[in-house]
Amino acid sequence: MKLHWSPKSPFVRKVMICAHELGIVEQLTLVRSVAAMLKPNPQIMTDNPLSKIPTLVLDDGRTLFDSVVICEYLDDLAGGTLFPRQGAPRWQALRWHALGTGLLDALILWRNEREREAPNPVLIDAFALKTEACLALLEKEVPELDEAALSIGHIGIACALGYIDYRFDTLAWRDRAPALAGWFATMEQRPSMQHTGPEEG
Ligand SMILES: N[C@@H](CCC(=O)N[C@@H](CS)C(=O)NCC(=O)O)C(=O)O
Repeated sequence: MKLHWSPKSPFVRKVMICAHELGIVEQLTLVRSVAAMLKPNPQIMTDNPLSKIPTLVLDDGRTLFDSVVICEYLDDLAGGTLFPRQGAPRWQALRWHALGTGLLDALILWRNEREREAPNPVLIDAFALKTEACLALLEKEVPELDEAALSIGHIGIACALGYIDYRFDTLAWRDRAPALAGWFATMEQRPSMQHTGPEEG
């Protein structure tokens, strides 16, 4: 399977963490692909008209996107349990994943905005407010995160926190979310996290 990949993309990282956790990383052939919102990449567009990474190309030529679809495909392929099949554990995992991915979406828009010549302060304030609210909610849910088996929810949240450390290190979020910081420190010990940081390219 071919994966359009970049070491710096937090969405690609989510897929790579899943592949490591599932023990199937060697089944992926990584193709370094540059995806930039303002410069659609024809090589990626051959496989995904949205020109986004991650994009997975199966051995029979079928393509899969976006990241959560690829993650669920890999989980299914490997017979994993990263996507609980039913009941409360499933909805909690998908909810946590939505929170992590939604936070990532806001952070990426925030980064795009702050790099403009004249960033819109209203937008910047809104992204900062949403980020703090996500961190506050997650801080309260650490006991449940600790108790639940590792899922796509944990992985989505870890990717968002890793992206904050990578692109927003001045946020100093650990001061305001000490329990979440402890949870993330444990997550970061996992080989799947250690092999997939933005510096691992
Ligand atoms: N919802 C998508 C988001 C993927 C995404 O936005 N990836 C970024 C790289 S981190 C990208 O490809 N950006 C290029 C673009 O927006 O055109 C997913 O989960 O896969």
